[in-house]
Amino acid sequence: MDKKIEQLKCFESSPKGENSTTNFGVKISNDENTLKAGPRGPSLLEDFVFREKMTHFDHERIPERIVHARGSGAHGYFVSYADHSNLTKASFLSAKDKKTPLFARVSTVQGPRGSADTVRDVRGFAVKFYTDEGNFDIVGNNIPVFFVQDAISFPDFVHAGKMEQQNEMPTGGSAHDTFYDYISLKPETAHTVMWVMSDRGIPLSIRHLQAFGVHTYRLINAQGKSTFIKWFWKPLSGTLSLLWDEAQKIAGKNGDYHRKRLWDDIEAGDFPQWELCVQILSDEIIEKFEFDILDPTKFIPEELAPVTPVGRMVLNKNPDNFFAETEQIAFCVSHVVPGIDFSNDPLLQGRIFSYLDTQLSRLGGPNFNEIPINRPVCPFANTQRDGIHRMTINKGGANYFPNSIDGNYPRPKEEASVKGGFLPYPEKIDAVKTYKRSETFNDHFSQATMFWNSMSQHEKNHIVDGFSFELSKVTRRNIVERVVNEFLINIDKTLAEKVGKNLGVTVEPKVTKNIQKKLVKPSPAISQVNLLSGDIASRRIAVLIFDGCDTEDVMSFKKEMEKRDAHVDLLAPSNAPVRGCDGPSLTPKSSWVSEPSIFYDAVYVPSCGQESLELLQHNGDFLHYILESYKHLKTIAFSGCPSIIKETLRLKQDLGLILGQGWRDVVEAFTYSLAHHRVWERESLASTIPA
Ligand code: HDD
Repeated sequence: MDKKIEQLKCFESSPKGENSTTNFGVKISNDENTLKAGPRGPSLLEDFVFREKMTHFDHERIPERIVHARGSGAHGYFVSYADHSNLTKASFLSAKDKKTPLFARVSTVQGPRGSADTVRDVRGFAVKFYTDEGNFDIVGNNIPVFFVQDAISFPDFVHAGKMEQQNEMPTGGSAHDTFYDYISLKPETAHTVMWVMSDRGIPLSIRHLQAFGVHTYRLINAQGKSTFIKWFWKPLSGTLSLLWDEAQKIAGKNGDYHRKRLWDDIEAGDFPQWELCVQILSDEIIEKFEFDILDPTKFIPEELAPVTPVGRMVLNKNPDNFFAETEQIAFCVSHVVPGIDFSNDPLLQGRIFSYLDTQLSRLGGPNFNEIPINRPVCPFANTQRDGIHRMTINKGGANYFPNSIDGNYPRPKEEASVKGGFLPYPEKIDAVKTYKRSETFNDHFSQATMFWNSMSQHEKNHIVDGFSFELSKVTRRNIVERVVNEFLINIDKTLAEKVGKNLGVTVEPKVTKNIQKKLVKPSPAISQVNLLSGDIASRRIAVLIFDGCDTEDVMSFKKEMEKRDAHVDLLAPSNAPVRGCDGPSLTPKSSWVSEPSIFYDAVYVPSCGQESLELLQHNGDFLHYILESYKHLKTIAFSGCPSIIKETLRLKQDLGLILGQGWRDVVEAFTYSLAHHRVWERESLASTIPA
């Protein structure tokens, strides 16, 4: 068992076979009636059992996170691929196969705790490594750049992006006036806004997210050598997204979609995995890079600085208690370990302060480090004492350093640099205090344009659709016009024209002062077309079963897909078992209505006899299932009954709409198409489908 899980075990409570008591151990004799003056009389103040229970309940909520309130977490571990001590003395990277326990939390940014998972938003990706030299947190996002360059703008950005102050709308979305007002007045947001309006803003699931540490950090080795790096998480399942229509529908049908998919995969033993990579920024690369490595609105294309895997993260255990673990975990950018250090990125510098500060109010005081999920697995000691909910019983006479009473303990580690104490990189600083921002941060549009130029045609279409949808919700016309004529136009003329056309805005570029643009080469590595996993492992397939279907066909297809590590669910017109044409009945997992096509990546319809075919042709739920899957560019296979496709629905056969006689006929084409995620060639035809 890993060290963290073992530590958490000491705090577990499973009251099997135990009688209930008050929190102070007094056995309770009646837990359904308050103490009253007679059965019909008033309740008595002396009823301490009731008062304790009620008081506890009244205080069960803590403030939710101001951003990233909605999140899902899991335990896991990290395995280092090698001894990376040439780069860093961080102990978790010091040996091949070294295993470190961790907890990861993935979140949306804008919405409150109860908001839907599939809204268009950035996804937070925070990982706490419980290393043997202290906790190390990488608090990143699924987008490699950030909206603003300096931490002092963060509160304004968040105020503008979250629900509007007068009416708390919209919940968890950026499609509103204040967001677009702010970004169009703040050109440094351009690059990140492009990522959010792209497919990256609507991920398929948590296991399909790429993630980034965003800032430049330093790695320091035992000799004191510093290397600038960026952190990069690469999902082994590929980087995949929803379609916007799908994302919106899922938000209504199952707000917990991402949370549930993560939970179910882990319960099923299908553990999500990511490679942790570093992008090493050698002096040579930094020199070639046309932007400042301290500017968090810029990212370094993989083509310029390759991304080297240093280890693998596996999420393999769901929390036992959401509140105790996922809610109370406290990530802090300031949690670094010896061998890792910060850069002077002004956004990062502010974050080093903000996270610790926010935990003080969220978790009620300075002892949040003692909450089980936050405790390091290595010993810890210092002279900090007392405060609300202090749990440690510090013994001995000395709560100060230096002291002569307790042998001068606790005291800092001598020869800190060699023996493991944290030492900052001794960067020489000789500067004048100033509020100025570096001029090397001035180019706000070149990389936004690079992002656009790196997209495939369908990805570009989605960005146009994303902006058009969002801006159609903005009520103030002057803001919409400003976005088109002073923001999008500086990214790409075609983008501005297409969005402008959809919104009825004439493109009349305003001359914006101080626009400096460089021609930056596209980066194919950021197009999701190039980020497929190449297989169908972990993908979800709906097999539609019904009275009269061929059960042998169903079970053989299911087996074939499970051999390829896909998840297969049998779904029927209702939750009742269906009768197969050949005798045996099949029990569905659920019904077509409660598990609609939007929850799945592909659909399979088994062969059946004429009688069933006629019933299907008149079953609205069935026809809708197929049409909606077709509209969402999914792989669909019919191992018989082609007349439904050809005559009833009149759909055009394509690489992802596979018709055959029996499962053997369709299985390879089905696998091939699903491995490509969606049938992009179908997109314009699919837009004609009324589903
Ligand atoms: Fe932040 C939470 C990621 C900029 C201040 N942030 C938070 C979480 C993630 C990020 C993943 C959720 C952690 C969890 O699951 O508990 N934030 C980022 C990234 C940023 C970023 C990748 C830019 C590169 N954040 C940022 C700035 C500030 C903050 C500039 C303030 C100066 N972030 C916070 C916070 C939060 C937070 C207010 C809210 C809850 C929390 O910290 O624990 O302190």
